[in-house]
Amino acid sequence: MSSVQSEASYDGTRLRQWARGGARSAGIGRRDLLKLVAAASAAASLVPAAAAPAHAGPTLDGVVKPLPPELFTVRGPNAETNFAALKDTGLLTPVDRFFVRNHTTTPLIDPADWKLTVWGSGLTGGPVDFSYEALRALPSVSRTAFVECAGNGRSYFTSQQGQQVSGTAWTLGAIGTARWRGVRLAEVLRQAGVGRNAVDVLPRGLDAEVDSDGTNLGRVRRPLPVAKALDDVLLAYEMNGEPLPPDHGAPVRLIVPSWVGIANIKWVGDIEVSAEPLLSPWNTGLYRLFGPGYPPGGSAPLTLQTLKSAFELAPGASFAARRRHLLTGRSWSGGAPVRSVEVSTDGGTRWRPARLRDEPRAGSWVRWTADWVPATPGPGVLLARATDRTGRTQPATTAHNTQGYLFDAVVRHPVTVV
Ligand SMILES: Nc1nc2c(c(=O)[nH]1)N[C@H]1C(S)=C(S)[C@@H](COP(=O)(O)O)O[C@H]1N2
Ligand SMILES: [Mo]
Repeated sequence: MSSVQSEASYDGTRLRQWARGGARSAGIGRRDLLKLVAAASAAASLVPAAAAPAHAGPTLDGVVKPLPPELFTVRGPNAETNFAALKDTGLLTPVDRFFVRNHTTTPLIDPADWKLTVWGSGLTGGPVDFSYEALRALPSVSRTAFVECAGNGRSYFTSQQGQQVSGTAWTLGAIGTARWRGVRLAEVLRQAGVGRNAVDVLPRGLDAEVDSDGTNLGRVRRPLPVAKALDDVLLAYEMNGEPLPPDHGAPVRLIVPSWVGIANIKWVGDIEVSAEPLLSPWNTGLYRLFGPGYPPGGSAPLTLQTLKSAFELAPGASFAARRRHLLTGRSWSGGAPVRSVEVSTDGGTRWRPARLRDEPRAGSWVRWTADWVPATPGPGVLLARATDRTGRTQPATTAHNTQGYLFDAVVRHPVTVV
């Protein structure tokens, strides 16, 4: 997609524009934004990911659906999918086991009381409202896409690389793939009269305002460059053939294929279309890479997700020696369809190809299998590594960033042979 390239360079100019005062902080004072950036650079001195509380339970305040411990691991206000629970599911993740990432709590919104307001200096006219019915009456499209948190895999910075990072200590389960149906954002923007001068599009959630260490960040919102907004973004009202469930953004959410999870704004209530670049906490202090290898204001805002692989196995799962076992797992990349997956059952010395069970597609994952006959009882390690069609292969380590985003290294999965 050519637009992705131009988006990256477009995003790269944001920080310089901001430093010059040429970009506007939407809904938060510049001083608070600067405080956030300063905190992000120092985030390694905050709570290490491994020390973040993780407790399993059937329900969680603020999440509507049940979270049985065999399907989810609760982490703060979020619920991580246990990868072992995906073993017998298809390409699509059933709603009952799709991870939940909430900055606050799931709001309950009646579609009859809901409307979407599109407004701002990048429109040729005034604000335009769309009721739920009006949105559903527009031409619909369906697409299969994963939603993955930018922090998925964060705990491995600590457990595999000995590094401190701040944020939710996810293992690999902050991802799910669903069939989304909705309206192209491009269609809604066109109907609202998007002007040729529009540069940024800022969708905002209807969930509560977010408090971060005493600073009110306002409601969850993250600017999208207009090129991406007009490309493949959906305003989705269905997930796997059912109306969108409350925890996943009912009545309407954004689906921004292949991009970091935060771009997929849930419970969207309004969209600002701006003729000037926009900033929010979610594209300044958050969702950039900070640390020794990066500029003081952080990297450009994160866009595409990275490359990962996971076994559909509980950590420490046990296998009978000298029997044939079928290992299963999934691999995905935000950069391109997966090309191949290799598996190692001897700690990474020898690698052999896994069999792909799906036609690799952009923005989705592939399921794979590999046989294994473990020889001798004792502890073992399974590894899987994917290569995508850009030729990128999962590396042995990921360069550190203070907030632990975009972990892409090969994960060591402990098992026991009995
Ligand atoms: N309004 C709103 N949108 C949101 C969030 C949120 O807290 N509020 N969380 C974001 C993050 S960080 C992620 S990873 C995805 C998670 O989507 P899910 O809960 O449907 O899995 O939603 C994104 N959209
Ligand atoms: Mo996220």
